[in-house]
Amino acid sequence: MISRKQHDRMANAIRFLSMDAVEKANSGHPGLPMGAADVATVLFSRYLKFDPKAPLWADRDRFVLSAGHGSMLIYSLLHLTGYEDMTMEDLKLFRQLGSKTAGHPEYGHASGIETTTGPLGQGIANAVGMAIAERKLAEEFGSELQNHYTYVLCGDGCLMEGISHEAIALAGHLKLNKLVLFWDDNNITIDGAVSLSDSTDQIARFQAVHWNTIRVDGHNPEEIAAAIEAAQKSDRPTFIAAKTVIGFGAPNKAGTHKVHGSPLGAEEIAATRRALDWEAEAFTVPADILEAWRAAGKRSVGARREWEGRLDATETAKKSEFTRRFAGELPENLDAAVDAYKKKIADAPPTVATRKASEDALEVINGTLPETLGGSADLTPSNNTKTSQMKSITPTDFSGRYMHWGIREHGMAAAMNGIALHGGLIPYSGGFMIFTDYCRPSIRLAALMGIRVIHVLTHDSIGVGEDGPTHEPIEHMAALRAIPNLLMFRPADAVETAECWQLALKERHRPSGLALTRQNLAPSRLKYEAENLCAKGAYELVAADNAKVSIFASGSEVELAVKAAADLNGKGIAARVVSVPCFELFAEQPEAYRKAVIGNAPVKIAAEAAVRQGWDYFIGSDGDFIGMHSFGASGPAKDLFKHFGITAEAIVAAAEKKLA
Ligand SMILES: Cc1ncc(C[n+]2csc(CCOP(=O)(O)OP(=O)(O)O)c2C)c(N)n1
Repeated sequence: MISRKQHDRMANAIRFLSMDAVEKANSGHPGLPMGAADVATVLFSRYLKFDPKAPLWADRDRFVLSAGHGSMLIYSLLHLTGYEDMTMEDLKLFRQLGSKTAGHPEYGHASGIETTTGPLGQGIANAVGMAIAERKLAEEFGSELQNHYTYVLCGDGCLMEGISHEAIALAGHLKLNKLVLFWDDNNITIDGAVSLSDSTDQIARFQAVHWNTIRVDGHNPEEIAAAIEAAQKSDRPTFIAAKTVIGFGAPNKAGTHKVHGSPLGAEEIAATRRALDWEAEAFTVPADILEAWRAAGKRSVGARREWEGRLDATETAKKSEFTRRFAGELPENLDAAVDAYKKKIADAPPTVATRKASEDALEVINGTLPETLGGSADLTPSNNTKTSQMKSITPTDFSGRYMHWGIREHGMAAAMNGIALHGGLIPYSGGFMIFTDYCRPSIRLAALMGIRVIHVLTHDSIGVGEDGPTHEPIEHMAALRAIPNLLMFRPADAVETAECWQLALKERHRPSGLALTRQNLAPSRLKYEAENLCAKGAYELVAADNAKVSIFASGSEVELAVKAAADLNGKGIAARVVSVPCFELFAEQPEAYRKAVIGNAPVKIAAEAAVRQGWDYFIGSDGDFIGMHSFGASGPAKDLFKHFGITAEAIVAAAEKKLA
């Protein structure tokens, strides 16, 4: 039992470490850690199931600090509870280059940081994904192995961001009852009072999306504890609105936006010391308080050992499957399955849209990998993401493997990040490529974190046709290629689609996107090759001795390039074709390979039904580009390709003009 006095002192340890670190860095956000310290103390000292000595324990409770600017809250907690890789030295290096204690919590910097947060609202949606993963894995492996809560702390900012609504509506719909969201209800944002810009009745809002809601005084430990206990028993996700004072304890600045994002200053810190009766010097935690915190960090050792015992006692096949999946390793038979599929289609190369080719590849993949969790943002029949193995997940039945995300691209992409971070599952989405604009922040965070999520992005060009320019990606390939650590694949036919899927799945630490067509494409790979040719990012598809023309193309334009090369060769102009399914993988190849693939034909032409940006890498600034120079238009796809001059004839004409 933790006395009120002890609780207060434990919470004050968070407050002072946060104040001290922000002061030393001369930058950061002391207000949130000071205001939310009581909530965090109750959660971490009495309820959160975690073991700092086993930070990756698969059944630990997850804690997400959605209000990432309050990063000193989590850094303090990790240090106090005994995570070995969060030392006092690390706290002193807050916000310094190369430190673990970055301005906002970054996944991978230190154990206990479950996700990267900072862009407000993302953490809530990540947590929804984690709760989905828990429920799914509990269904699959049983509650002996998966049975944990997901807690998330957010501020006013997170709740104002639209992504929060996508996420909470889905969580309410799915009845994710092991999800608990604390709202640091302090009425302050950067500009001042929340009332400057918002007057939402948050309780009513959460009730409207079927959450259990509880209001507490966020500085009253027993009220907070009672709310957590009620949340744990709820049949719905729980929203705990904790009324707090930002910068609690600072006599002159508490309750104002002055403590949100600036150091308190030596004088105010001294005044806070007096107000909270805190004798210890900066970056020092009184021994008895550190001991109490360390004891809190040991609370779940027994639970963890019992869990390990249950895992050990689990039947061998199930145990190794569970372990494999949490290690993020793929089953050994994936390559053989993809290879057999490649052989099969080589016998009669199909003319298909790559979205359909993706479905066919997924049929093989999903039959081999039980860990894939597919889904679509309400475009299942268009994205072709639901294969025969994929029964729908419903609020009452999580035995399926397919999420109907609803029309919520942003929430979907962020929740997928949460699923991947949770472990045990590989999420893939379905959506129209154009709407990566609606979820780009989450795709970027997946890339920043280095996690395996795969986005199926269909309707990848003016090939969309009749839906017109609002639905036709133009700049999206370039914009997505601009995100570091994201692999963007644009396969040209069924074989390349299977190869790109295989590559995406094997990327343990990178997200991928597959840009896929709506329209049918003629096969470009006509014979079986064991090697995954897409693995090098670009490869010579049609060779020519002493080529005068090199044509580089991706996806739907490979077919045009092959036809143009045949025409040119027929006219006695030696032309070769390079298929470019993935810029990023190509850039990683040795220089000799890149030079050989780019070649030295005097005429270089690139074809992609999108903007030129990026293609100069292949064709140089004096190369010719056959692609889009404006937004698209509404009409039959064939007419559009003609209208915008993206045809084999245009490639031939460009080559001839250059050679003339
Ligand atoms: C998407 C996004 N927009 C803007 C910001 C910049 N920002 C950081 S904190 C903040 C205000 C948040 O207010 P609140 O959540 O109430 O936090 P508190 O003031 O209580 O610390 C803003 C606008 C951000 N981090 N993310």
